[in-house]
Amino acid sequence: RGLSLSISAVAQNVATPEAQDALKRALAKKAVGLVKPGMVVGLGTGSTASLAIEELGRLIKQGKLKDVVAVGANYQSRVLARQFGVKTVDLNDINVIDIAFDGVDEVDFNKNLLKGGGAAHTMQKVVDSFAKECVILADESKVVLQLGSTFPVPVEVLPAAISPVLRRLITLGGVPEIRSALRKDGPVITDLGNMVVDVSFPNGIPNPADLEMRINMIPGVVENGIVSGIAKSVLVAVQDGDSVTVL
Ligand code: ABF
Repeated sequence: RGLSLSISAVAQNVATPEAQDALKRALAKKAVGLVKPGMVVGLGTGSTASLAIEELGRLIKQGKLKDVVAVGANYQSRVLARQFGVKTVDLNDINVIDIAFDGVDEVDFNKNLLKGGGAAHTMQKVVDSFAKECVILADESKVVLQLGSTFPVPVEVLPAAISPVLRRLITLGGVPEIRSALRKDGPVITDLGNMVVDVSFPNGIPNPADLEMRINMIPGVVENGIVSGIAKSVLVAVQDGDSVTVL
């Protein structure tokens, strides 16, 4: 089933930073409410997932979630987990992730996601896809009618293959741009040592699953930020007058 949200909610999704923060906190609380004692929890990245990690730590400290351990998708989530008192384990040392929480840059009504604004989508996809239940946390600004409406598609690329990959992305109808590091000369380098190319698709992305597969078929591409078929549930937080509702 797709997202049960009215189309009219899509156009209205502009909030002040404070209001958006309240939406993210409500999402974090709701998500962590799904965790049960003894679970292995996958931790995503970004400001919304970080609030969920903080909330998880709070409940663990209160003794409400005994024997919960977490798998962080990358450095940021592992560091935050330690900071908030959430015990982490290595992905390679566990057999199952019970539930994973992650943020998103865009989500459509069929639960297709666009991730990778933080250049961390490759390991997020690994963790999210191994979870029995992947819960995506989206404030209302993230809901779009079609992926690619507000963000380009991030593609993680082996640095040694950057030129041929750029040419192949153009043949798919994309307009690629190597992501450069803020406050530094040179490209963004991911946790995994690769480059990120942001690819806009001026003709839209009518079939996200197909484009996800085509991009990943290009030799030299490590992973792209389109995520189809992985999100089990998408929590959407909307401003409802003075209060926040999580759908
Ligand atoms: C990660 O953080 C990314 O995949 C996505 O780019 C971003 C969303 O961040 P935020 O929750 O800060 O909006 O989940």
